[in-house]
Amino acid sequence: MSKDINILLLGQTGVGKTTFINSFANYLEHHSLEDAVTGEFQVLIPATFVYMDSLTFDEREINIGVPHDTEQTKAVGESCTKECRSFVFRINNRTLRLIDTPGLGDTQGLMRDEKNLADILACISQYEHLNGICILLKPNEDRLHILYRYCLKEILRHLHVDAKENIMFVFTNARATSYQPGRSAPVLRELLKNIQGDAQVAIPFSKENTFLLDNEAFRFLAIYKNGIEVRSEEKADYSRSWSYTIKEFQRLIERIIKCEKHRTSNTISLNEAQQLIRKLSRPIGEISTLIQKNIELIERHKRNTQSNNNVKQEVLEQFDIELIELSYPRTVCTNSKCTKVIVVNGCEQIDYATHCHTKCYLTGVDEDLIGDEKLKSCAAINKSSG
Ligand SMILES: Nc1nc2c(ncn2[C@@H]2O[C@H](COP(=O)(O)OP(=O)(O)O)[C@@H](O)[C@H]2O)c(=O)[nH]1
Ligand SMILES: [Mg+2]
Repeated sequence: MSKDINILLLGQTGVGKTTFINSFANYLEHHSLEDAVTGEFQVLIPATFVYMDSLTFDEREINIGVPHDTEQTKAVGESCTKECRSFVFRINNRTLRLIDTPGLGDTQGLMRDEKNLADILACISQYEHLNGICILLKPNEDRLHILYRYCLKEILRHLHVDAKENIMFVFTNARATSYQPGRSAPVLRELLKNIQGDAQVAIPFSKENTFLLDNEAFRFLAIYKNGIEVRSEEKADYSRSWSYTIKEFQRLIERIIKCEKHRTSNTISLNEAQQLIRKLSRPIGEISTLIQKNIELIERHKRNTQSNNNVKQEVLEQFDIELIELSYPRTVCTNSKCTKVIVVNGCEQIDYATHCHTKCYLTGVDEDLIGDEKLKSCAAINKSSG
């Protein structure tokens, strides 16, 4: 039985996933902020941020760590984590793995999100199980649609519904709201209600699976280690943040350990099988109609020959389907007003007569799928009205 504790971190770019991991490394190493100030600063993932002096409003760029290929620290305002990376910590003979993911709702747009989503799924499937799926968000966030679309809906669609028990909501930047989920709570509740309506999955959102923390103490350490003096009142705030956050981290890990492991490898391959079955359903339907038609022809032929022994053997009639593939994908409308039923050799076929986008090279769209959400990005769709 594997002792590994695997925790996936998900959330919109800039919410603080990378800082969460860097902070965690410091919380493990030092008991208090005062210890951390004199001790060795832990930087697992390099980062760059801008610090503004609270009195003079002067800005300074703070760089920490040695840049790795997957973190582009130089481009301020760009999402940094380009691919999934996991960070392993040894705690009491157990291995705790935090899996950092590229930000969804990326500054580089929807296509990048699709790729990131595929990367995240590929990454999850490497691990036999997940113990926790942490969804990071900020308090007072009115717009949680990216989080909803990718973190909750898409990722969950690829996992077994039982994964809902492993979901933890982690609010970062929570000092400003006195460690309360703020306006994000009703928005999140509404989104979870939508999921329950659409997918019949009730994801819990309660005090037990909600954690409120602030990793500003890590930012303070980075500033301090860069030789910048911070006023003592501010330092006291950071120190309180540290103590509060470390308790929330502890509660989070304890909760995750108690959860049943969520086995990933099976569910992800199951999902691929489901997709294949869905894709095969139309050709299978057409083939069975064809077989049925040919059986009828054989029966008729048999009756004809039996009822009239004198009739000389006719040629047995058979139907076949010839598939002619388009050399490009096409977006069509399935509304009955836009389709025609055509009869070929007595077989009814749907002709998608309305070509919304004759040659549509939108990537990541499944063939033959009606109502694929990704089609919203097709050139045929009016972007403003949807
Ligand atoms: N004050 C404060 N800043 C944070 C917190 N978490 C992250 N940040 C800052 O927010 C920015 C984005 O964080 P990052 O960890 O790169 O986000 P990611 O895109 O989710 O990995 C950085 O400048 C962090 O220093 C937090 O809890 N409190
Ligand atoms: Mg990151």
